[in-house]
Amino acid sequence: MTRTRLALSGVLAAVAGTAAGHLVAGFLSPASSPVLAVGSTVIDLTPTPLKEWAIATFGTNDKVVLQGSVLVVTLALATVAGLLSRRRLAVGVAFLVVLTSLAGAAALLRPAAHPLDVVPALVAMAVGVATFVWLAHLTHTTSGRLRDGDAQRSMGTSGRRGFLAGALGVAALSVLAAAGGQLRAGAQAVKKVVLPRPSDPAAPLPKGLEATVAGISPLRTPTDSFYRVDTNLTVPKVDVDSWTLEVDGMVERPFSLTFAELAAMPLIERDITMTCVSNEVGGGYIGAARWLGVRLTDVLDRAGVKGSPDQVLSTAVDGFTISTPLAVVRDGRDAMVAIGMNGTQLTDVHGFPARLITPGLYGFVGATKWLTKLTLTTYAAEQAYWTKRKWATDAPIKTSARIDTPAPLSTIKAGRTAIGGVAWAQHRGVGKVEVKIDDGPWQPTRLGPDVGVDYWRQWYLPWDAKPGLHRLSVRATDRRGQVQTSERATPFPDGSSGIQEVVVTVE
Ligand SMILES: Nc1nc2c(c(=O)[nH]1)N[C@H]1C(S)=C(S)[C@@H](COP(=O)(O)O)O[C@H]1N2
Ligand SMILES: [Mo]
Repeated sequence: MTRTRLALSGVLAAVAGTAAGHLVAGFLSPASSPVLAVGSTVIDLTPTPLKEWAIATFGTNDKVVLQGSVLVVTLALATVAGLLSRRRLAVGVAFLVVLTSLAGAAALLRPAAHPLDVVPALVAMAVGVATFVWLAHLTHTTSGRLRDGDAQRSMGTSGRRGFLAGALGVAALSVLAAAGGQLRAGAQAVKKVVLPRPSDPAAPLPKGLEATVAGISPLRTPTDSFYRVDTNLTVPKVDVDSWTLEVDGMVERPFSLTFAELAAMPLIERDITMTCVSNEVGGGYIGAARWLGVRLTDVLDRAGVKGSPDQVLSTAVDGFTISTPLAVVRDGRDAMVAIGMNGTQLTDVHGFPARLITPGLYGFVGATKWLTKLTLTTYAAEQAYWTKRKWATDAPIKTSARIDTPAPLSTIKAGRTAIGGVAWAQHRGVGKVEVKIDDGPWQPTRLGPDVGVDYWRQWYLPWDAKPGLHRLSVRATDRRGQVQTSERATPFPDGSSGIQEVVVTVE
């Protein structure tokens, strides 16, 4: 009985502390919440192969799985702490202090941490320890101290009731506190900003194939279904009024811009398809949008160059970094500091108030969200987040094609239908897309509208589907005549490759 109660006291103390810390963090800085701070540190310390496995296995749920794991481990440790307190309460208390200290250290050691980020962990410590001592006290005062049978029985029952009431109270308050923190963090909205019109606008987007081919990806990805990939457990909500973009490093004249100053520079508007290096063949970590922003070279040119830098090291508000080869930035492509996406300001998820977009490169080498600094430097002198983790430094997006319809392993009706999807070869352009049905020849497909070399291309092939099991494959060829490789590669270190195969049943 006592053992169960002590274990439960440990768990509830951890739950209460975590919840109280989460509530306080919701007001101070959401990312400093103990579970999130520990989770982020775990992300940074996780070896690349394990990270790859997690992304491949859990997809966009990887963050939920990670936070769940941190919580489960914490509760397991708290159970042990409770059990170890049978003789001396101090053991459990010390355990909780160590646990919350680790969370505090994790919060303080985040790259862009503020000293106040330790507060949620301190609150967690105080609330956790107090809860534990109180529940343990209820346990000790109510179990087997009295000799007299009747008295003990009655005391035991009322004591049990007392402990149960205490435990339930702690659990209920914890749920409220955690929910409060969650609500408060979620309620923080980024400010509305006014975006000037581009001096160099994009042509109106042509009508896509989605109007005629059911199930094909729309020519432009709506912002709310645009994939999200980043290392952040909470979305940074940047205060645009105090935000600045700094330009420093190997430059003649370092300077910094406010958002208004940045937005007052000449703006270009471009249709660009972004892809994540973690996208598997046939995967969904790709999206096509219209971006509004300032040419990256316009920003860099204001600072001039000193010496011979070979990379632009961009830093996000949370300290996350990305390296982009300077030669790529300067080769004439439309790399930009984007402030708008699909006709509105950037959403918080996609990098408000400003992000980098580099057409033709995977996001991890050219798409820094929540951008706050551009540093001209060398790869020899400084390495970005993923570079330190052995991912490629030069990472052009590989030519690839995806079948959107029919869906993998689906059952469709026999008769006239269409096989369709999207293909991309950013900055080279898609020249041709071919489909193979079973062991037949590669057949050319019909291409959708051409939105430029940095955009994806819709394609489809009318198909008279005969009953049976069918294997469909697709491959793209870029405008230089280079056929997509059939060689299979995993995302690490410079992007997946191979031919997508989809099996469907026709009846
Ligand atoms: N600050 C920050 N920017 C980031 C990342 C990140 O983890 N942190 N991830 C990059 C990666 S790997 C990709 S693929 C793109 C994804 O951009 P999206 O979430 O807007 O689609 O953002 C890039 N920019
Ligand atoms: Mo990515």
